[in-house]
Amino acid sequence: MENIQTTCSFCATGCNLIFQVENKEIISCKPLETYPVNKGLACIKGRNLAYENSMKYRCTSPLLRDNNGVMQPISWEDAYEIIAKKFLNINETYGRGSLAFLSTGQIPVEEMALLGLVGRFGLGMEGDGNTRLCMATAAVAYNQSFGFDAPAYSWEDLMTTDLAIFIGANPAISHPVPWWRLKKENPNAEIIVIDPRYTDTAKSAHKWLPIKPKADLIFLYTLANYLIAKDYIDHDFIVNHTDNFDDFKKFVTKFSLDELEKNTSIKKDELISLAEDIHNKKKVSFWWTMGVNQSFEATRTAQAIINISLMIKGFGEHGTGANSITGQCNAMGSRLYSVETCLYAGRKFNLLEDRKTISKILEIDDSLIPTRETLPFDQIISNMKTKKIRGLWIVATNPVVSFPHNKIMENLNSAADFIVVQDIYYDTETAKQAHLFLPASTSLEKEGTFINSERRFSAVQKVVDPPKGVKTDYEIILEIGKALGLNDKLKLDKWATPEDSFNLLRELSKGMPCDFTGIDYNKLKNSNGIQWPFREEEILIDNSRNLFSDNNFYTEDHRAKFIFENITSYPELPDIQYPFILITGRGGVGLWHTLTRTRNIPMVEHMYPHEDYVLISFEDAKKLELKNEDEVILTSKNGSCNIKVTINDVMTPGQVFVSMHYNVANKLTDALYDPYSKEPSYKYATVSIKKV
Ligand SMILES: Nc1nc2c(c(=O)[nH]1)N[C@H]1C(S)=C(S)[C@@H](COP(=O)(O)OP(=O)(O)OC[C@H]3O[C@@H](n4cnc5c(=O)[nH]c(N)nc54)[C@H](O)[C@@H]3O)O[C@H]1N2
Ligand SMILES: Nc1nc2c(c(=O)[nH]1)N[C@H]1C(S)=C(S)[C@@H](COP(=O)(O)OP(=O)(O)OC[C@H]3O[C@@H](n4cnc5c(=O)[nH]c(N)nc54)[C@H](O)[C@@H]3O)O[C@H]1N2
Ligand code: SF4
Ligand SMILES: [Mo]
Repeated sequence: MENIQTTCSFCATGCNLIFQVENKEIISCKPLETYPVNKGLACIKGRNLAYENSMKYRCTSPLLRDNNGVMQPISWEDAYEIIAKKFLNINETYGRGSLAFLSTGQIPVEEMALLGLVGRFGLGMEGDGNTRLCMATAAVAYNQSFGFDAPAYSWEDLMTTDLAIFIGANPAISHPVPWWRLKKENPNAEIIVIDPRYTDTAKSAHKWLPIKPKADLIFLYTLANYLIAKDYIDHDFIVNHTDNFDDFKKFVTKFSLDELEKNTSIKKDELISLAEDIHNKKKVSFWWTMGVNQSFEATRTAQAIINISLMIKGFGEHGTGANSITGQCNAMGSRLYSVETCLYAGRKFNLLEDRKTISKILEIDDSLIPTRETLPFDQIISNMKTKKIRGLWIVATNPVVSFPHNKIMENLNSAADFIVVQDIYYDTETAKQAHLFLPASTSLEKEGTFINSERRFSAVQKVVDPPKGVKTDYEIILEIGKALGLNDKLKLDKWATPEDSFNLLRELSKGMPCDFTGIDYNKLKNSNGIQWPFREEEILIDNSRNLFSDNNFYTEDHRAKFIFENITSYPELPDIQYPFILITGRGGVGLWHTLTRTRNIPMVEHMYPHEDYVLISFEDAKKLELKNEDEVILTSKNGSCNIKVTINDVMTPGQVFVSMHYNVANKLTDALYDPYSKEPSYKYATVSIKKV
């Protein structure tokens, strides 16, 4: 019997698990008692991670679509050769930039980095990931405000804060372990939830502020104005460590309390009471997730949170901060190491010096390194419509279900000349659109590292071998690189194993804010993980460290910036035709995204509905004469669907909710994006409801 420690590959909490393995089979899984992140806790997904290895929807050889449209097994050698021929042919015929990859926050750092190398450097691909649909807003907001994509906090901050304010976050469902820890380890902390819905998180908070959807920016500017007017601010910190406060102060004066309730549904007294709480509590922390990131004014909303945290006392101290909670297990790795929106380690595409550093360390020609970031996800898709992009390589994401309303996703197969899908399962909605499918191993069948929400590197260790005929993403990408003839050009010999990739990235991180030159790949295994930065020769004294405790920001003048902008009204307001606001998001602790990975868990099968449902308030149900289980047609300007009704106290009248899990929500959502982060505004569409 062997005990193997690895990192959960669902959410970015980063829990560590111990698998008992006998005769090459998993016998049991339990959360690691001593790991600082989860301290013996794990949710239903982590505990049942082994079920994703089930062979029910997996195949053991690549599949190629034949002339009749049927997927037929082929050998790996043939698959690599066909991919190389097709990709090279598209590039030769239509020029570099005619290919794109769509990637993920759910594979190890080492694999993402290799995909970036082969795809972007080797083939001149555009290449974006599902992290665009998720964390792009937080990344842009931090970059602009702090000079680097740097979530500064540790989970420990949640355990030491006096006041935790959750904005557009539902951790009771989405990040259960930190949520349980907060309730258990920090019972005296006051918890306030700002969410249009009366979520599980809101129900067990001290206060719930039922904000009108997309009114956060007005609310936060009004709150800032009130805090400044009451002089509840830290003048020394503002003067010594920030830029642009005076303009911000002047700007927010137009956000008066008198307009508040009309604009946000939050009463004047509630804002005043929140401001008093902020003033009276010693350590105040803000935590946000997708209710903020997925909006049309998302970046400025995230920065409105950052502005308040910079202004009040305690910035940089434990238990405080403007803390964006990350979604997927390795979204943080994707933000820094996937060569999508930045070069390796957050280096900049447009800086010659950064490109030189990379070409020198990787021993490749400068000319291979792109001088701009990728086209964003939505433009990759629209370039497919106009045939500027002809080939797609989709790795570990299921955009046919998860991308916002876009008819082209359902006809991907005919829109592109050649689509490769690399997934664990051959039957995902996206895999069904592939010309060629590559079966990849799960996180339990490979090795590498993930970076969690608090910047902690932790080891992914191979628990069992992949089934014969299934390969790791690392092997697949490397072999495709070789088949493309990129061996010499990219010096692929230097990238032979995940450990090699890690060591190259380590060297590339030197001198950057995310410097991890002090982390050893092998020593990371079976350890407590280590947060970046951790530099060569550094001694680990505290394994829960915050950035900015020295007030030294990564901007040129080392100051944080107050960034703000005039508010515009949402382009789509409820009207007679579409009187309801549709919100979308997570539907349960046991449900993961497009369900490919959680459908095999027996407990999940029993606990959750098997088809989609729309949540609706008692008031609206009465008005529309609906009862539970009634079928309705939901229609937005983008599409419609039949769906069953669930009536409960979660929804505010005038608003309905459909989860993102069952391939319904995105038939209705709008194709609207934040102008800076290009993240979709998934959390808002206007709809009508008709009883069938
Ligand atoms: N069980 C489970 N856990 C997950 C995931 C999963 O699929 N299943 N996915 C992971 C990933 S990738 C991510 S990104 C995270 C997401 O984690 P969360 O962001 O917590 O999840 P969501 O349900 O998408 O959105 C959070 C809340 O935003 C609220 N909201 C909507 N519009 C607004 C608004 O205008 N203002 C405010 N203030 N709030 C609003 C919604 O009502 C919702 O309750 O979860 C991670 N964890
Ligand atoms: N309406 C609406 N839409 C949303 C959201 C929302 O709130 N509302 N949230 C958005 C957010 S935050 C996110 S993160 C996205 C998520 O959207 P997706 O990334 O499309 O969702 P997943 O189901 O996680 O897809 C991951 C795929 O990778 C496969 N996979 C898992 N592990 C591996 C691996 O190691 N190797 C390979 N090759 N494949 C693997 C899985 O089987 C699965 O098919 O959805 C977005 N879409
Ligand atoms: S909280 Fe997140 S990381 Fe922890 S076990 Fe659950 S899904 Fe895995
Ligand atoms: Mo996400």
